[in-house]
Amino acid sequence: MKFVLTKILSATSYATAKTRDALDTALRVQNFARGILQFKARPSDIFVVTYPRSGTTWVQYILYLLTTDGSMEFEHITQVCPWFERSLALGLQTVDDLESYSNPRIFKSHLPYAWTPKGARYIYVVRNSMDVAVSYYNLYRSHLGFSGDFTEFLERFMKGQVQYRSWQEHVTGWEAHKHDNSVLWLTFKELKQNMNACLDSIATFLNLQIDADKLAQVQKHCSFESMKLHEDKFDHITSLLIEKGLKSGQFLRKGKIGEGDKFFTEEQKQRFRNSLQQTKFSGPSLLHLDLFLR
Ligand code: PPS
Repeated sequence: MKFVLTKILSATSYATAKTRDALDTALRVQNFARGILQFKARPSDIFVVTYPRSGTTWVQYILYLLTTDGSMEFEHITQVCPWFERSLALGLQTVDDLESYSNPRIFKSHLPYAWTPKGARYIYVVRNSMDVAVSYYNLYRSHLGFSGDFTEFLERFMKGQVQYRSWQEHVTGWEAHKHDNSVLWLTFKELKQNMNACLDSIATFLNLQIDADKLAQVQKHCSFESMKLHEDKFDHITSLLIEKGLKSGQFLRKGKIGEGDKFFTEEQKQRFRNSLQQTKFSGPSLLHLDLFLR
């Protein structure tokens, strides 16, 4: 009997988990579909589109630097440059929220060409597929709970059984439009080897007048080393924490004695002392014990 009940329990909790996942997915798809139907791209919009791990964040930040005073006030880059489909699918932002962003709006996206809203400007970044696979594998392990080895991941990657499906389909879908006037095609390798030329192409494509000082500033700030110094503002983990209302950097807070005395109001101190006195305890009074801990 116990065996049967255990079986039933595990089968029903598996089914519930499956159903919950399926419902979550359906809700996301519905949110996304509704958002895409409502969203009106502006000619000034800029979509940075890539297959994941191809240099999206790098170009998001470059665009942010080129089109603003470069202030680092934001907690995470998605606050100034939202991840288009994720924001809509998870209901983090509505189309009305996105409407309130001032021009030029900059969006991150990994959508295939067919699903990307039309009528905007697009910067597509492509990266060597083996480099993408290695970077994606590391993200799967560090951020997505994957515990397999690289061989296992590579099998999934080659079959397109990863988020955003097949690298090849994504790239070829966009490559067919690489000469469209609305598309600027960049490679990760060019960004790495000739940032100056890439900044020139971006500025020309977007019709931006950038003086030499600003270009030098952008080049300095978008280096790997400089971005690494501000990694929290680019790491996907930060946006997950913000979504859940959590904060990092607060675990080792101050490490001081006497913080309680400063933080409590007089009224809170009084109520707290009273509650300690009232607690029934057979040893020495809790209030007495607490004095030793100061
Ligand atoms: S994601 O998760 O899809 O948004 O990732 P994405 O931003 O597209 O790509 C992450 C990889 O880009 C590298 N990166 C950089 N390389 C050189 N210079 C700069 N400034 C820079 N910024 C981001 C980042 O390190 C990831 O590559 P790997 O190979 O994993 O280091």
